[in-house]
Amino acid sequence: MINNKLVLIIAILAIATLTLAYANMKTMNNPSMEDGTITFVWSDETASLNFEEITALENHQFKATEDTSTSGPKSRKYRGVLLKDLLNKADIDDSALKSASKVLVKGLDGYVIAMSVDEALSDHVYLAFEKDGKPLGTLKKGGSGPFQLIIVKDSFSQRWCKYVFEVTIE
Ligand SMILES: Nc1nc2c(c(=O)[nH]1)N[C@H]1C(S)=C(S)[C@@H](COP(=O)(O)O)O[C@H]1N2
Ligand SMILES: [Mo]
Repeated sequence: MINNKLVLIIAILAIATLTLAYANMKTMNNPSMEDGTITFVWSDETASLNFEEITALENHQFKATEDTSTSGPKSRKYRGVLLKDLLNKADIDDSALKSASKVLVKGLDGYVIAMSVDEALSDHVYLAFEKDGKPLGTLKKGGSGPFQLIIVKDSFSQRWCKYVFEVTIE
């Protein structure tokens, strides 16, 4: 009797674990999410821009101090586009931006960072795609891109969201 219950519980747990692992694998291995497509969500609308469309915007080179868990603070030369140019390119209407309270930037690993709208439209928030002349690389390849949000003023780089795939205005 007890044995049957135990077996049942173990079976249920095993199925749940496998189901969750499969769901996780599907998001991690979905190549369309690692190709640098970013989806914008606002009011009741969405728009997507692909890697080519994003990198065709006006490029900027800038220096910022990278600080990761495996390396100390280091000055890097990045290339990227301004987040405000991207929001403009995605055709997000001004009224949606004016009435919003925040901009959320999401990474493929589930990491989410928040900014005020003013901060998102400022001149020190970039979506970078190159570091010291090289592509950022993908999550699967141990990189931080194809796109990484860089808030230059964030000195501990904890809001430098890696693997960006979605930007939500709410
Ligand atoms: N997508 C994503 N971006 C992220 C993180 C993360 O876990 N996931 N960690 C943040 C933190 S706390 C730091 S210090 C920097 C560097 O993190 P790393 O050491 O994990 O590369 O990335 C930031 N951006
Ligand atoms: Mo961190």
